[in-house]
Amino acid sequence: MGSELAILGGEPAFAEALHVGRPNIPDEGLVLERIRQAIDRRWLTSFGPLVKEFEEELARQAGVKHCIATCNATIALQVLIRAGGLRGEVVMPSFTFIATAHTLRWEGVTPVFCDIDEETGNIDVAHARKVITERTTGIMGVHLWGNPAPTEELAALADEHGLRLFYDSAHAIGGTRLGRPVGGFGDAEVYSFHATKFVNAFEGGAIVTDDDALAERVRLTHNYGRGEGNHVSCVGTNAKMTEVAAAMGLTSLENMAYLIDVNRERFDRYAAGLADVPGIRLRRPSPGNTVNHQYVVIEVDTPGTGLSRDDLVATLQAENVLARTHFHPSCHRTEPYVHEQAVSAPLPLPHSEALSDRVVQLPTGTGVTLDQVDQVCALIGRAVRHAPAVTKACLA
Ligand code: T4K
Repeated sequence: MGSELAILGGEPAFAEALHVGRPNIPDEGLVLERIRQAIDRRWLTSFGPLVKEFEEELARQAGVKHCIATCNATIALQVLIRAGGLRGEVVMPSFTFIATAHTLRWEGVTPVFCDIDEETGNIDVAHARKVITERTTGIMGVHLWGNPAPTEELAALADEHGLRLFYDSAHAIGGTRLGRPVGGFGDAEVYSFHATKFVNAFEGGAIVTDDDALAERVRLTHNYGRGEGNHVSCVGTNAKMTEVAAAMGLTSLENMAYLIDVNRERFDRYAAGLADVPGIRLRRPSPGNTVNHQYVVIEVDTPGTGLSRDDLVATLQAENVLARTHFHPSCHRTEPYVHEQAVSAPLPLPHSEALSDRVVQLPTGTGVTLDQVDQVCALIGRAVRHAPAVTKACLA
C-alpha cells in the first residue's frame, strides 16, 4: 500500500474491487454435482428432491414444522402477507431494506413506520405500541444485519393487541436469541438466499413457520393457489424455487458453521484493527444474541473522526473498497412513503434517521483475506488522521 491515500492523489490500495456482498461459494464441486444430478433426473423445478431436502433442513435448523422455499425473499414476503391475512396497516421499523415496506404496499397494506433503538438497530417496541391503531393487523419485525429483534417484547405486544407477528429475517439465518435459533419466532419468518446473503442460493427465499394452517395457505399461495390434484382454492402466484437454486442453497446451508467461523475471524480482525481509530465504532450483536457476522458495520461519529460518513465512503471507494451505506435513507424518507408521512409515519423517526446517516458496511466473507481486512482498517485510520485534507479533497 502506498503512503498517499488515492483520494489525495495516490495509487488505489486495491487493483481489484473489494465488494461488500461478494458471494460465498460453499463447495463448488458438490454444487455442480447436485446440479448435474438434477439435470440427469430431468426434474428441474416444482417441488424437486433438492428443494424438498433444502426445506427439511431449514425447518430442522429453525426448530419448526414447516418450510416453504421460494424464488426470492421479496416474493416470500408477499406470499406470507397475503396468506397470513394482513390488511389495513402493519407496523414495521423504518430502518430496513425497502423490500420490507414495498411488499406490504404491493399487497395493498399500509406500512406504518416506527422508530428503532439506535443501540440494537431494531424496532423500538415502545414506539411500535404508539403507532398501533384499530386498523393495524400485524407487526413485521426485522432482525437487522442478522441481530435478532426483541422477540419476547414483540410477542407480548402482538398478543396484547391480537396482531399477527411476522419477521423479515432476510439477514439472520444462523443467529440465535437467548439460545433459540432465528426462524422459530413469531407466527412465521422469511429468509433471503440472494447471492449476497449468508446462505446463498443464487436467488431464493423461504418461509418458516410452526403454524399448520398458515403453512397450508402459504403452500397454496406460492403455487397459483393450487393444492392436491391441482384443485385451485385461492388466488396464488408462482413463487417456487428451482433445483439449481436448491443445489446451491443446500450446499451453502451445510457449510453454515464454517462460514460463521470465517466471518467471525474477519469481524475480530476488524475489531482489533479499528479499536484505536477515534470516532469509529464497530457494531456488535445485542446481549443475548448471536449472529452470522455477514454484515460488518461501523458507525462514523463525525465529531470524533473529523470526517463525514460520506467522505469516508468516498475515500474507501477511491481505494477500490466498495463500502456501502445500507440502509440510507430509511424507508420513510424514500418514495413513495416520504410523501405519505401522515399515514405511514405519524411521528418523527429521529433514531432511524440518525443511524442511517452514520453507518458503513465493510467487506467480509470468504472473498476477503485477513490481510485485506488489515489494509481496510489501515486505510480508515489514515483517512481519519488526514481528515482535513480528505474533507477538502471531497469538496473539490
Ligand atoms: N428484506 C431485507 C431486510 C433485505 O435486505 C432484502 C434484500 C430483502 C428483504 C429481499 O430479499 P431478496 O428478494 O433479494 O431475496 C441487494 C440484494 O439484491 C438484496 O438481496 C439485499 N436485501 C439488499 C440489501 O442488497 P443490491 O442491488 O443493492 O445489491 P447487488 O445485487 O448489486 O450486490 C451488492 C454487491 O455485491 C455488489 O457491489 C457486488 C456484489 N455481488 C453481488 C452479486 C449479486 C457480487 O460480487 N456477486 C454477485 O453475484 O441489493
